[in-house]
Amino acid sequence: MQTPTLYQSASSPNSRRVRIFLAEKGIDIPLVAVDLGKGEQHTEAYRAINSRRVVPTLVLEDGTSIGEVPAIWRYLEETHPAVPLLGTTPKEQALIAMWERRVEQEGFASVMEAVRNQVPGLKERAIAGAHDYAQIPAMVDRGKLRLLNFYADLDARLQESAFVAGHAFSVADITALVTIDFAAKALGLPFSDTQLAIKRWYAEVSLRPGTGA
Ligand SMILES: N[C@@H](CCC(=O)N[C@@H](CS)C(=O)NCC(=O)O)C(=O)O
Repeated sequence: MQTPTLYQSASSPNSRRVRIFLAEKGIDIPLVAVDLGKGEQHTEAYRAINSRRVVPTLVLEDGTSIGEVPAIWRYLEETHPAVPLLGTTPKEQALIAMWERRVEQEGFASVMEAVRNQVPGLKERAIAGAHDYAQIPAMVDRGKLRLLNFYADLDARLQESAFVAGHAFSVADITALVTIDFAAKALGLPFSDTQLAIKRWYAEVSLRPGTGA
């Protein structure tokens, strides 16, 4: 293998977080499709790449597998520093990590909680990963409530800041955009028309060439 290869799925929001990152930085690496609908993540061949049975996974030239979106971002940022998306100064890096983590835990995870506890095909897979967990239907409404609170908090943040983590586009914007698009598609829960700061930001970031990835 000459360059790192990304195992990913077109339908997977976590894969999209990495695809947008690659596109924004102009990094061109081979993408290998893993069909989650067909259960390819559970095959022996894929388990050999990622025993936790999830995408995305970045496989390096020497065969090392890197899972977890922030770890993949970190590797790619260090190897391709141009167009920094994780910040350059210690302060920027800390603020971007803080905002991205909040968006992931309060927004992205809420959508996942609602979706994974309601989709019939995921009855025993309410949590992605190495172990199987049964759905808890009550978590659907809780996930939706958490998402609405996330939208309110994001709108307040974007009233005071051009981008989620400050003055520049970063991974915090990537996770927020992927969260919003997935919530609209999988839950039919877009942000409200009255959330004007999200509306302004969404119009701007979704027009960037990289965010169509
Ligand atoms: N924390 C992991 C989450 C990965 C994850 O949940 N991936 C989902 C797709 S978005 C998956 O592979 N699901 C397979 C399954 O549910 O069986 C990361 O950051 O990469």
